[in-house]
Amino acid sequence: MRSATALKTLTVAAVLALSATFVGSAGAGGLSSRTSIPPFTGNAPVHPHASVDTCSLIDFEGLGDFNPVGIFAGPVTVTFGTSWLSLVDADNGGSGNFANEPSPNTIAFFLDTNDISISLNPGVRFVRFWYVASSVSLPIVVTAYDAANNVVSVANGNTVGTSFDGAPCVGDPNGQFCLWDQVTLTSPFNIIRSITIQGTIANQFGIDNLQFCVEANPTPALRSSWGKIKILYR
Ligand SMILES: [Ca+2]
Ligand SMILES: [Ca+2]
Ligand SMILES: [Ca+2]
Repeated sequence: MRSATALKTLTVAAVLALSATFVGSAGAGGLSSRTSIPPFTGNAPVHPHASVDTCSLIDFEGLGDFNPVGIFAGPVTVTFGTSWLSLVDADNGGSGNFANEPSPNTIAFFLDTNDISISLNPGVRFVRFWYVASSVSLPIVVTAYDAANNVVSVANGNTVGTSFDGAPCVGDPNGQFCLWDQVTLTSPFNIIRSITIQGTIANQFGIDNLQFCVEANPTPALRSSWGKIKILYR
């Protein structure tokens, strides 16, 4: 009995101590300056959770030297225009005059600009790639289009990437195309279906690490659920 009483006393003391901690101090230095608990009625509130992107990366590794880049099939099929070729660093047995590529040792480039488009199906909301360019192949203008060829987003690139143009970089151990930068295209929705690159000169421009992201919970669904929530709380 004695121990039970002691336990009870201790519990009451603990509750009082906790009350003092959470309520007593809330006004001065607490997490909130409000100390009274709001009244809750009805069901718990429902909120649309933040969307989470699903991203993929194409690093061009394994394509070999001087082969068509072609098509990457998957949840999003990425089709490279027919001018795109793979290129392996000469330091690793290929014919590429480059260094410091984001993912060794293969990149993509072209020897003509007949078709250097990149298409994505279904659409995505984010595209980013690294590029290396000599000064004659700059500036670049990268444009994202939707399925109806409306412009969704435009990005510019003007980073000189070649040591012979004065870029502050060295080979790995060889390679004059040695300083990389990135361009990013975004949309609020999964509507980017193709991108074009303008301003480039054949054999003076390469890309690596093409990343693209799809919004996992597309906005139309969020809009729909938000509509239901508003109805619920009217
Ligand atoms: Ca190299
Ligand atoms: Ca390299
Ligand atoms: Ca690579």
